[in-house]
Amino acid sequence: MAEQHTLEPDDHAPTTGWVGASVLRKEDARHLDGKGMFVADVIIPRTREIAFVRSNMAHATLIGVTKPEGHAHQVFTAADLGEIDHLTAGPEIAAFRNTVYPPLAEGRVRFAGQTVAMCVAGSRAEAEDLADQVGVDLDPLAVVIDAVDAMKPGAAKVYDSWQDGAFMTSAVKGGDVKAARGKAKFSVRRQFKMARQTCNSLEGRGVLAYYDRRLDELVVYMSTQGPHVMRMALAQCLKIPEHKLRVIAPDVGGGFGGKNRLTPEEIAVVALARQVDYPVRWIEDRREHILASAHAREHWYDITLHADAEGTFLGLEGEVYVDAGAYSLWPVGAFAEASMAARNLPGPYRIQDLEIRNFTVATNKAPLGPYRGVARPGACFVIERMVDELAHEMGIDPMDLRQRNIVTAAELPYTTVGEMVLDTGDYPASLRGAIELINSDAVRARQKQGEPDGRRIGLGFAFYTEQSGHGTAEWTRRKSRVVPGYESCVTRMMPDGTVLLLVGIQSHGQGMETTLAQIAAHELGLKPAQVQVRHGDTGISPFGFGTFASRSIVMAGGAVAKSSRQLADKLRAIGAKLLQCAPEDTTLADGQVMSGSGGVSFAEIGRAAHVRSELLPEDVDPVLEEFATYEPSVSGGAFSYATHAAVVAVDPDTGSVELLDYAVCEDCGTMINPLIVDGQVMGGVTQGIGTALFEEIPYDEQGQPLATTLAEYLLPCASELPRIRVKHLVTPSTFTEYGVKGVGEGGAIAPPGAIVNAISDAFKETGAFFNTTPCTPRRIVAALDAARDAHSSHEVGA
Ligand code: MCN
Repeated sequence: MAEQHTLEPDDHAPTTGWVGASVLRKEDARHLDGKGMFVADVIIPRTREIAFVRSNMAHATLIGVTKPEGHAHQVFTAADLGEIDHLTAGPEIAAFRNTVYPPLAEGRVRFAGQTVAMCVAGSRAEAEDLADQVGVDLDPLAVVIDAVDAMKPGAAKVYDSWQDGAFMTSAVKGGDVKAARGKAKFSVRRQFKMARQTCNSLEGRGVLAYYDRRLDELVVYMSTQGPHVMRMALAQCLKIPEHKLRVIAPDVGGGFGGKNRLTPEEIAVVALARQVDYPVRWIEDRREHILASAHAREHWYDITLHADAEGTFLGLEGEVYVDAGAYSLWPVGAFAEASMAARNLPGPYRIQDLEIRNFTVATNKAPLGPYRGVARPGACFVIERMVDELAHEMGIDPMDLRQRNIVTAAELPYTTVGEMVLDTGDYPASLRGAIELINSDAVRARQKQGEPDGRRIGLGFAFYTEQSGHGTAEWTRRKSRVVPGYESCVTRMMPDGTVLLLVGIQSHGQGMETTLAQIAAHELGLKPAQVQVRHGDTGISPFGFGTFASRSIVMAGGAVAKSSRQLADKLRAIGAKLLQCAPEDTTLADGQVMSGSGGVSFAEIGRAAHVRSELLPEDVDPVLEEFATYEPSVSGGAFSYATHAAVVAVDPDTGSVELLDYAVCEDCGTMINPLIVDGQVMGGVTQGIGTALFEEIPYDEQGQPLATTLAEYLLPCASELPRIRVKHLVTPSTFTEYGVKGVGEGGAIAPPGAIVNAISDAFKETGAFFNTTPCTPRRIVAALDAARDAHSSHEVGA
């Protein structure tokens, strides 16, 4: 592996070995200096600000909207927005029930917070004042707030014409679960719930749109994970030719999945910009974010794990319900959530007999979207809790049980019953690595000794695999409306020999301005500082799908490598002519084409190609620009993986949890930048801790959300976090450039499993069962009380 650089400070930085170097992030300089530019920072003269009028009821007929007197021209309803083609959102599966999600409500509202009208004024405060004066006449309808109840006969319906409450019902099946059930010595059945959350990126959604008269095009600044795909969708629903629509994502302050869906507010703002002669902007505030951005998770499971007398897993069966809210967001809604949870339930274990029925259910809540980990945090939570529950029942160590059932290195590649091909790695080594890193023996000794303050110590583990960088075959298999098969890059050398990368991918916190520059620098013999990465502007960069599904390093990294190598070949051809040698006798380093002791600088080559074409070889055209698309040869995905270990101290009286230690032993193949990988893992773990212990949007019986500010929706802050320690195993993928695998989501997948297993471990002898995230103090005390009650009624009975 390449030598490690920690900084790239000056002219003395090397020009080789950038793949694998812990370079500080280039983009952080502007962010730390407060010089970033987000949608809210964009200054376009005469911009007016928007506030939305939202439904305060969860389900109602919309009878009418009354505009305040004298301000009618500043208030817009669905009827004022002009023609809009409603997009079909959801998979291309006949059984999926499509819904129309109008940007402003038409005739019916289906969740509290749905957009009804928009108000425009000189400032946001004035627009909000106006919004307060708009009258919304609603006639309430029966409300559905529970996904399991929604599927019962006679339940109220979100859509009158549907025969039941589900967008879609399906099943993931394989092998013979009935036979497994018959052979089982142990059949452990449990129910679990993972709460509704939202992504809570630092920057909420934001959109600014105006008509550029000179270019005769609509310009849209948008905080998005994928500007090209958003342009496609906006062009389609607003009937604007794509060459007349430019979508620019400036700095994007995180997305975590939520900004990978086109939402009604964004469509409404752009639709309005079509018809007014001033720029309009909407910036989502925190309350709107928690109320009405893409929500996430809210899974319910009823699962039985069958095992023989030695604890060998035989089969898995049960049901998964996903509460998908009231509508589907373009392109695919939340359809993947339930089936993906079902496909991922067996985890890394040898389970070939499986039957999981899954339901994607409509309720009167904000629509569901993807959130870091998509479905897998739920699946991992459930299977990893089940492993511990079975181990407790058998009276053995859960890590022994994992070792007995986990796929070994020799068994890879291994095709799961969910038809995913786990490619390379050493899963048992990761389990062992986590045991060592967390210092399991010392934790057990402390646990045995007891705490002076009466708190209980618990140690928990969870393992996951993360499908990353999957392409055409996998998305086609899922019947996805958009098949993100590849990424693209233009590598362009400027006349002075520096390099510009134009990429279709969209970095929104992942540090790709650094890692992609590292790859080009590595291939071309430059320093990352000599490479500029441009993304996020459909007017400049080639088409790309954007950043999600931990795909960027595999896809965009591959495209950068490929186009940079193509350019390297051209540089060698020109350099060879200038050096009067054969191209095969040249190498690239230190910003030069070298041959023997001679060298010609990229600046000289740049000059020759741009303004002195008489110096070029006859068969080489003067364009120092190479374009490439890239998709790995295997498109089912490269699987990274990790074991997470958590140590908790829990107060048995108050249920308060302190995370004493957290360790991750992960493998994402070759790392382009280990420092960034560490950051990705730690950020993900922090969000996973939020899922495990804090974050939740509960709803009351009328469908009113009970958490709409950060006072009620709790996020983990620095004081709640332990030092997160990360150990890397490196098993390169065999089918990606440099052997990389994605890592962006993994950190968020395992914490609920590891932490709740740790809480369960702390109270193992009580028989208390912890089955819900967030595992709040109240829920912990309730589980302990329930176990005590069960125990005493047992004693009475006995
Ligand atoms: N990387 C690397 N070596 C590897 C793998 C990754 O150096 N073997 C680096 C990459 O170069 C990139 C970063 O790590 O700079 C993440 O790469 P990758 O795993 O390919 O993930 P993506 O770039 O596709 O990011 C998407 C992923 C997802 S799906 C969510 S959700 C998420 C996440 O990344 N949202 C984020 N990380 C986030 N980080 C921030 N700060 N903000 C978000 O919104």
